[in-house]
Amino acid sequence: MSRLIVVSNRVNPPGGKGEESVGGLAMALAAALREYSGIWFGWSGATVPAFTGQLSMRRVDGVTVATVDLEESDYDEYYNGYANKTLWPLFHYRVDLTAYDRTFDEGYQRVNRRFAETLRPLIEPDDLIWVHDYHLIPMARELRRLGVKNRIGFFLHIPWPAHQLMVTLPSHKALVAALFDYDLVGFQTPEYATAFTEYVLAEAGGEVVSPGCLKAFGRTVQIGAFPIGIDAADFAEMVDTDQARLTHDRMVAHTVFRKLIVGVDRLDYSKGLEERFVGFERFLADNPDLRRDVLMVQVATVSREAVDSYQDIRTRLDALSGRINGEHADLDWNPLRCVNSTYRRDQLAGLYRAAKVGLVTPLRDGMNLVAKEYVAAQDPADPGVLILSRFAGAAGQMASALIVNPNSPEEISEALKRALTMPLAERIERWRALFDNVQREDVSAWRDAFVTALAASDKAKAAHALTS
Ligand code: GDG
Repeated sequence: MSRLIVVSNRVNPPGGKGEESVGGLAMALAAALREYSGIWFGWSGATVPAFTGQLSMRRVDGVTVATVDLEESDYDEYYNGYANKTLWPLFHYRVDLTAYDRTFDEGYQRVNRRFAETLRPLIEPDDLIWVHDYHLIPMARELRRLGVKNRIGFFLHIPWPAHQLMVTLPSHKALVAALFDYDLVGFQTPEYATAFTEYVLAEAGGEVVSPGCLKAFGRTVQIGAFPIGIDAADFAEMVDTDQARLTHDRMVAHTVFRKLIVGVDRLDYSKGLEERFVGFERFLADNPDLRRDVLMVQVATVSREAVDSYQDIRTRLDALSGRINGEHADLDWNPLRCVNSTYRRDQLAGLYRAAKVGLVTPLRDGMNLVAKEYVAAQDPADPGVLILSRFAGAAGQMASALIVNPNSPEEISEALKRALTMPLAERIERWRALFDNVQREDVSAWRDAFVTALAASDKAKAAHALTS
């Protein structure tokens, strides 16, 4: 079996110390690397005054972790700049928040070159290289420049935007051309793969050579949809741990005669938190008979604090929850609690289990792992109901959830009412369908599908070269 080299911006090894893994990407890769004796390469998270290219290597739980420090200007221009002020908002349809700054683009290219140069000496001829996410789109181009001939795959964890949005980026063509240096490019859903194909046909004069094989910029690339999953078995087991039970019991004791509604998200404008709060407010106003029977707890874990737009949402959410509680609270009850701390995963499992409703309403989301975690943590005999945004990639696999448009307070309010009054038989039927999918299309299935397609992809290219 070929060795696997995973490349991602941040490296959170399984069992590693340091900050709690919060992002879905970190959780998914930790589970994926557990079974491969590979290398995980990326940024250490530290900055230094001048880039040295010094690799730091260590072994954690059978995985070799290789990291490099970045320069302070790299952090500003590449990470906070092009990745989080340009690509993240644009790919989540927030053109209004997108910064089009040439120095960010230069920093992005520079860091990708530096990563490639640092990784190059570690690569052996048979290695499969799997690059992750929007921070690292030009990695394959830089590795090819250094003579790397290995199969290189790329997986995009966030949406691929509609073609009309993509062209607002001044360097859109160069960015897309860089993807043609990969052997395989994976998206979360068929919808994003289609959006990418539409761009290639309309803007790059490309063609579809065969299903899943595109030609443009004088090269071909395989593309496909690989919906990411969670480690479902592990998550379901976690519900029985002491910490999970403790959290569950605390929440149940705290909500006697009440039903708990839960949301868990990074504090990010793509997650639709303000719209969710407004939908909950509408529910409280529309349902005087039900409203005192509920408590909504929103975990909104702080992230990317160095970016202004992230500080702004926190201020707006605080004001909104103040308004909702001010309007509806009673002597012994506040309807909405929003907490910004980071919790342990087993605590989250207990929280999900205690909640009668999981409210997952992003405005755009590549996949959304919280929806899957909520389902995995439920009691099969008395499961809660998942309310899910149609704009989460997960909606394609989770049709048995109550699907809503997150921009509509009315739809959120009606779905809450329906979920809170749903008969047990219907809850069980919906949950079974959801859990089947979460279990079947888990993180191992995702990894295997991608790695198998990557291992086969250069053959597909070679076959095409012979026949064209
Ligand atoms: C990106 C894409 C895609 C949250 N708060 C805490 C905590 N979390 C964990 C959740 C979940 C993860 O963070 C969030 O994952 P999501 O998938 O919901 O969202 P992103 O972070 O935006 O992830 C997304 C994903 O990549 C994978 O491809 O699904 O669309 O945007 O696992 O549980 N974890 C802990 N404490 C917290 O307080 N321990």
